Amino acid sequence: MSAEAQQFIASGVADAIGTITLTSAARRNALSHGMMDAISTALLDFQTQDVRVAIIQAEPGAKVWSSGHDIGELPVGGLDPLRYADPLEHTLRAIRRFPGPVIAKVSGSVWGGAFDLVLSCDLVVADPSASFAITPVNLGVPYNTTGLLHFMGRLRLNVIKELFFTAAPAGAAQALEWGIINWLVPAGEIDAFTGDLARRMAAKAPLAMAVIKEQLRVLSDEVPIAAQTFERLQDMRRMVYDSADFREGIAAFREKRAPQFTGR
Ligand code: YXS
Repeated sequence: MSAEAQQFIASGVADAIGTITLTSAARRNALSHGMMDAISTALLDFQTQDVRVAIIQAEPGAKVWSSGHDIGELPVGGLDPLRYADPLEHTLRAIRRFPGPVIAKVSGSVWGGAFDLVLSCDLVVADPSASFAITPVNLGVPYNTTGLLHFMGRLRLNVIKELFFTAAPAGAAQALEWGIINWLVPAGEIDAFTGDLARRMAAKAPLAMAVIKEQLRVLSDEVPIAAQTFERLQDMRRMVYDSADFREGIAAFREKRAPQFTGR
């Protein structure tokens, strides 16, 4: 792993299971371009080492699993903040296309784009300290349509709307009830539980597993919509990312104050 990547993650392989640990605690594991590139590269490296199952985790005892997209890297002033080429979107695609199960092992709080990353993993195992918040309305961000499809592929519409419209963190028990997580496990047992789950899947037929995962991705991600509809939605998103409210949301975070949104 490059010295650059080591600023953001640690990774290792044992018994065909690859583990990526987010280690940028000072910035609450914000999903910076550097961290996203490091995760995407680690997933590519796993494929050269016959890794069959991957686990993405924070460091033991982390209060924040990840604080989401690095707000300082969100472009303001006429650029789509969540465009196809954004490193975060590239990493989400790398997770969804990894030819084997990717498990998100979650302790601590998950924010914004990190929630999309967790839902892009195939399974989620969490301990009682976990919480999940999707936060575009805190900043005035026009979430991207692909990202909304990630949520629709996992959660009920009324749950998605409550999560997006309130930006309130869902605690671990609520996350289990809403289907955000597969398993809620005591903190002292989450490592053993996740390792056992990974080993059981790593022992199964990898080719069948990889093809079934890709079939499910295509069936859930590749939803056709009319070109004119997509362009209309993009125009609506452009109005949002060009708005004074979006600039206010970013400025308020930077100045550590509450935003004053005007709807313009
Ligand atoms: O003040 P310094 O320089 O020490 O830096 C602080 C924070 O500014 C920084 N930091 C971040 N920097 C960039 N992007 C972030 N997402 C981010 N989160 C944190 O890390 C240093 C320590 O943060 P601090 O003092 O606030 O830590 P804390 O333990 O008191 O609070 C932890 C959090 C996670 C509750 C708090 O950092 C927080 O609320 N962070 C922002 C969470 C958030 O709104 N994430 C959404 C990012 S935007 C995104 O993902 C999508 C585009 S969307 O908006 O559509 O969902």
